[in-house]
Amino acid sequence: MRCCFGNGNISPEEQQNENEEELKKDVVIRFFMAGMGSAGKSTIIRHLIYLCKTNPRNKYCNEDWSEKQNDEIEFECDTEIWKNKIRENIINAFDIFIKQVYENSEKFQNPDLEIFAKSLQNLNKNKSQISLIEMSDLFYSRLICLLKDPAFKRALAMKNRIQIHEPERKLFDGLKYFLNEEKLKIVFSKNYVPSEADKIRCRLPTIGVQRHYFILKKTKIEIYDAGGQKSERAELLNNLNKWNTSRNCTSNNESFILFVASLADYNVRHPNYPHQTLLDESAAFMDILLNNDHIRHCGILIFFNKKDRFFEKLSDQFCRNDIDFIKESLSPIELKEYKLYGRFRRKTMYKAAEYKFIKILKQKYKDRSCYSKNTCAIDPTIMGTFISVIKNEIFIKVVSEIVP
Ligand SMILES: Nc1nc2c(ncn2[C@@H]2O[C@H](COP(=O)(O)OP(=O)(O)OP(=O)(O)O)[C@@H](O)[C@H]2O)c(=O)[nH]1
Ligand SMILES: [Mg+2]
Repeated sequence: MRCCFGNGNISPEEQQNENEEELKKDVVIRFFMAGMGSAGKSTIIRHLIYLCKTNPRNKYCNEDWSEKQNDEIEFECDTEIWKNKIRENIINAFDIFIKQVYENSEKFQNPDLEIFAKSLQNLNKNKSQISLIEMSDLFYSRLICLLKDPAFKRALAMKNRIQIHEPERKLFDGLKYFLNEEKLKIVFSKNYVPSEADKIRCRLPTIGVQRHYFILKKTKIEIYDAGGQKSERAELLNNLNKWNTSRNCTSNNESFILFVASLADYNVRHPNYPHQTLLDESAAFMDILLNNDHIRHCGILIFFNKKDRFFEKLSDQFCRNDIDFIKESLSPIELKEYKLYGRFRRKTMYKAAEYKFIKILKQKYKDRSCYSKNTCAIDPTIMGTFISVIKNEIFIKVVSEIVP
């Protein structure tokens, strides 16, 4: 039992703070983080680890809450794998644009470039070769020639709405950061060592469930990061069950489902049901996740992520008609303003995309406590968002439940 009365020597305010500090020691806030592949879940983790590396008040821990040493904090994989993965991401994106060039029935400006484009496509097919080839200045300079080719540029202009006959292929959303001469030169240089910012933009799908332990502002946070690719989602209920039964009975646990949805998927067609998008699939996935008796006690937190890409797409004339995928909550005037002139209010568009989720929550889970935030996981402010959610919303709930 915890005492929550003042002792006469300190002010009620100080006593309150002391109680909260005391409480924090015992409380473990647990998250089961899920969402579709590429929603941005691991990007949040990478940022939180970065926060711990750069601010000694926060700690990235082992399962027993002892702080990890610097040499133990190699998240997901070592530098060599990151390097190859980043190069692989970029070559894969070039391959998609090359395909788009052909899909547009266009040709490259000169035959040498045509040959180079073919060799890049072969490299993309045989990804294991990427780690073996010695990067040369010639390779880099040909990449730059491709970037400057008029047909390639026209394909690049379609980056928000790629139209190739491989519906499951997607550009990774960290691409913009890498797609310039200066960055490509660094990435394809012989001695390239990926920076933290490079890793945060890299697409590296999570396999299985990764468990992470943080102490942020003296609060213990445990996060299970569940892989969201189709093959991984098959294991979802199993993993959820494991998470649920692994609760530590010696501490106060407060458990949350942290669902991450990518707003940028609002116009990405579902590979099997082209009248739907990956955002529809994400909402349906959230429903499957929540429709589970074992997690009825958990709060629900939703991060509507990739808001930067969402507005980039909405502002792209080429994506104008894709508004039809999220028009359900828009008024006829709002729809007309957007379709004719591209004018919109950010708030209205957030509401339009989120409507798919809110509808399900209102219909089926209205008795559950739910918070949502619009986020951009590649922006360092995600760390502040995460901490303020814990501090202002979740922790207040924990405190008020334990100290009535
Ligand atoms: N532009 C932009 N890119 C983002 C954002 N969040 C994540 N990304 C990028 O999206 C890609 C996928 O992010 P991940 O964090 O690996 O996605 P995930 O949800 O962990 O995916 P799985 O592990 O397959 O379930 C990476 O290239 C990230 O850099 C965002 O808010 N904006
Ligand atoms: Mg991941």
